[in-house]
Amino acid sequence: MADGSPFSAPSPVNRNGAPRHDASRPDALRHDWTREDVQALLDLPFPELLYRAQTAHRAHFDPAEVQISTLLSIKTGGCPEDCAYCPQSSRHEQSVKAERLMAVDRVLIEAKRAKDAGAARFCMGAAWRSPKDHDLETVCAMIEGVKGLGLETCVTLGMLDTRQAHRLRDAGLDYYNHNIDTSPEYYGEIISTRTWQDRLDTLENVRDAGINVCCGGIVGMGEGEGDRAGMIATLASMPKHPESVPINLLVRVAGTPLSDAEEVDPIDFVRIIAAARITMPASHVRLAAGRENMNDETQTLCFLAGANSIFYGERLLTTPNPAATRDRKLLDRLGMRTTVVSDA
Ligand code: SAM
Ligand code: DTB
Ligand code: SF4
Repeated sequence: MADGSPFSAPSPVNRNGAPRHDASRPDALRHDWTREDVQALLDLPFPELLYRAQTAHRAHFDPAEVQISTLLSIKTGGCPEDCAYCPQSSRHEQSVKAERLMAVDRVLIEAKRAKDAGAARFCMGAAWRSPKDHDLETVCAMIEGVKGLGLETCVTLGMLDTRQAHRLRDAGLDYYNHNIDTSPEYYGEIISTRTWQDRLDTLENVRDAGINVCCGGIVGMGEGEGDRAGMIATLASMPKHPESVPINLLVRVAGTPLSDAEEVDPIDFVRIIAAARITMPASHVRLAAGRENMNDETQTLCFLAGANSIFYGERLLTTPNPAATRDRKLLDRLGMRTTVVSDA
């Protein structure tokens, strides 16, 4: 009886087509988070925020476990997009040297190394606006090879249409990473060569093809607190939450327009992790880029706030990440373990 009369049952979906929150089932995942809801979380006293984040975390995960993924840049530099944070854009005054797509056998050597070091997932990134058909076939061969080693696979290749998403699914891809990066309102300040809607279209194509979604954003690009709330609300009101939510702290790289961006207060960063955990309690929340410049205590607070995934290994795509030995030492000090099984 959806006739709009005051006596009709409310529609079971919100305006995004996502399920409405059912207050009679407190454990049910909510998909109707607004920017105001998230802002209210960010405004909580820190102890209360962390308590809620830990409660949500424990309802879905072992809080002593952390999933580890290793990144490899399979096609570096020379990107035609103008993402203000990115050292791989050819539009900035200084950028990393452009290289060709790596050969499959070289990628498999790196994947084997990551597996031996204990990684559960191998993520391959390419500095493309979107993949060309010929290159996509090479990436599919990489996916098949990496899966053959017993690792989960993730790729991030830019925009995808439906056909490309299905091709990747057929190759056995487990996850596709495509970030919204920031709030819809701030997005235009950061990227002009692809639209917000382009991002959502790619995410929908990936989801519809049956691939797990890895989608998050970046903190520290000069955005306001409201934009951070808007970014988390966007992710948390998707019809299905992304299975992986990378929260990156901007790596400020010389030569990019954001090289002098203001530093983020570590406590504010921890608050964003907590908000991601509370709003998307069943997702893996990744403490992604930016750990190299973070002390052990801040990383620990991020784990306490519900982060349960990290990038592991000395490099992200083009910038440094903490050495594996430092990470192992920290996890040992905290009595934390790495997850071997997948969240797929
Ligand atoms: N070219 C593809 C794309 O943008 O869709 C894939 C690779 S791109 C490097 C993947 C993501 O890395 C970006 O969406 C952004 O969120 C993150 N990223 C890039 N540069 C970063 C930086 N300097 N600091 C933090 N995160 C960054
Ligand atoms: C994500 O959210 N962060 C990763 C991964 N997805 C592809 C990339 C971080 C890149 C940091 C800058 C660099 O190393 O070039
Ligand atoms: Fe290109 Fe991706 Fe970097 Fe944007 S983030 S410039 S699309 S490599």
